[in-house]
Amino acid sequence: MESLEDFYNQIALAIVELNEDRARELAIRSINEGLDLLKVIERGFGEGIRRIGNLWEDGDIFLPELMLGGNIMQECMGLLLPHLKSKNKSYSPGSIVIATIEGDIHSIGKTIVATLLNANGFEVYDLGADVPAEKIIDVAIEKEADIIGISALLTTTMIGQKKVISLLKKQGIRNKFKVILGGAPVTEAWTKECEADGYAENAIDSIKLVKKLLSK
Ligand code: B12
Repeated sequence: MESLEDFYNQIALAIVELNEDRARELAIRSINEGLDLLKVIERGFGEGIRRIGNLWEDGDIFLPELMLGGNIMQECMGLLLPHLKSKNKSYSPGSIVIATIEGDIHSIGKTIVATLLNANGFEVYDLGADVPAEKIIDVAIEKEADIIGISALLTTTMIGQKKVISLLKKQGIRNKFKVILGGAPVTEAWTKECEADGYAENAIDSIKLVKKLLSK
């Protein structure tokens, strides 16, 4: 087999070239060859879709192509993510309600984080995308969650992350949950401004963050 770097690059290229058959073939190969699927996702598929985002931002491709790239990515995640699932179902170190905030349909990164948390034994309630702040809070109360995770990929929807925290304060239940943020535009400064408990830039850091918060 070629070097791993080469392999990740081939995946990224298949996504950038919107070559659905090739992307699917490489996803299946990753599973069959027992590769570290999280690395395959982050460094292969994730890298490819980020490059597509940049091409779109620079006007080098158009919306239908961005959408096709998103679809291919999702199809491949559908193949890969079930293989990340497993382990420790009998023991849950904690529970988390996770969603992409209202107005925002970006779900790929949030789903990766949810799947990896689940694979690490956490009880995960993934509410999907475009979810109102009120609903996220209702489910967190109902499930007695330890953590609320909120994803936002658009600068225009990030404000919804702040809204969840404001509503928790208003209801006098802010200290019942740790609230964590994620999504490409989220920064340390934004996390502070929202008075959230933390943020993570990728799925692996998300697991570390959740474990750290639950050990406090
Ligand atoms: C794929 C994609 C789409 C797909 C989404 C498919 C889907 N079901 O998710 C489609 C084509 C539908 C789409 C639509 C749109 N998109 Co779009 N899209 C992207 C793209 C290229 C990649 C996003 C992605 O999946 N990345 C890969 C994953 C693995 O990374 P991630 O999402 O960042 O997630 C990781 C971390 O952030 C973190 N994380 C994520 N969530 C969480 C949550 C928690 C709690 C934690 C701890 C961590 C965490 O861990 C994840 C795993 O590593 C980005 C470009 C980019 N650079 O982000 C643009 C981008 C986000 N889109 C953009 C735009 C503008 C749009 C549209 C408005 C376009 C339009 N005119 O219609 C619409 C949005 C409609 C809406 N109301 O939401 C802009 C946003 C610009 C801005 N400043 O707000 C971007 C940045 C493109 C660009 N460069 O301009 N998009």
